[in-house]
Amino acid sequence: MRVFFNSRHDAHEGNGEMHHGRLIPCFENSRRMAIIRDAVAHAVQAQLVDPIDHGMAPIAAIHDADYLAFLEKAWADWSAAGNKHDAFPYVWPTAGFSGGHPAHISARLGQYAISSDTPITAGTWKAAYWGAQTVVSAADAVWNDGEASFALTRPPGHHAHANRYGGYCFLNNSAIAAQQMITKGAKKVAILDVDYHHGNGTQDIFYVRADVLTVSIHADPKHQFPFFMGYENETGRLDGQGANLNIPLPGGSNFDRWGLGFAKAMQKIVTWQPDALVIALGVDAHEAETLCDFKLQTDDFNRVGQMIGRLGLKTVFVMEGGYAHDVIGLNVAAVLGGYLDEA
Ligand code: OKS
Ligand code: ZN
Repeated sequence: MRVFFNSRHDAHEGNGEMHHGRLIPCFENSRRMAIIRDAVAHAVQAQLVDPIDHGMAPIAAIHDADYLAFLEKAWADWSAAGNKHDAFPYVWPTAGFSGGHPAHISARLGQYAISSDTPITAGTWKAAYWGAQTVVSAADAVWNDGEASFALTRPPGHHAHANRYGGYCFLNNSAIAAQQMITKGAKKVAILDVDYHHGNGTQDIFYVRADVLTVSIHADPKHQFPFFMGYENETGRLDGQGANLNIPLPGGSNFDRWGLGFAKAMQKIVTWQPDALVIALGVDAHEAETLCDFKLQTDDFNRVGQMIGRLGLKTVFVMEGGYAHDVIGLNVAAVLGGYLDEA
């Protein structure tokens, strides 16, 4: 399988993240990529491919111009304000504030952030920009010849909105991949998000659109990030009515429970008949993931890959979450291997 690899991913390496009131080392770190790359190299005879630079157009097709301008210059503004450590917001324009247009970088970080867990560093833009190029290159390849590709990149993307970052995400890679195939001629694309967390950014980006189906299986937001989105009653709006499906599951869910949700997701995709499929491939639903509390096992990920393969759709896999260094490589390889066995 072609593995489009973001070799600039390590330009983004945060010193820490806020985790329930404590500053701890970042779960989302650069070691993840080498581990996954090495695991898939053997398991799926990965041909590593360097992304081609497609410039800003495919990114600007998803994200707002003011947000992109902010993100590209955030570190420069932060360091011009005298800071050497990672950039974090500390105040947000929450309900009841009149808003205004504050110029201070700390205010602008709060304006564009959904959460306090996501450091911006000197190389964040570079890593995220090349991550987007990685998924655009993978999407082009799949659309052109029909063979599946894996976009192996970090930072992840599914929490990023058109004008918001957070949950370790800056540019919504899965959304950019889906849009790229639409731009190239696909009429309908489905995004299936199997990450443990709800894909709030992806949902929001396509919420009023009829041409992109968004489906997410995730931990009940009543008890898990992103908390304020991901509920069952969020089904799309206007033209997008019926083109969003949330499948929240209780904490502790094992594959018996998770598999029921997955079957529901598969049914929706089959009925919807997309021209192509993007898998937002987080593997943090595994039992060893300490940030999460689902109980999937590596064999379960293999079954997931097999069932995706049986759909017979043009498929782009996009890396999202998964942090347990001892199992992430195995779990990604299990999904891709299962896919290849059945596709
Ligand atoms: C707070 C941790 C919040 C969870 C961020 C979600 C990351 C993820 N310190 N998204 O899919 O895996
Ligand atoms: Zn996740």
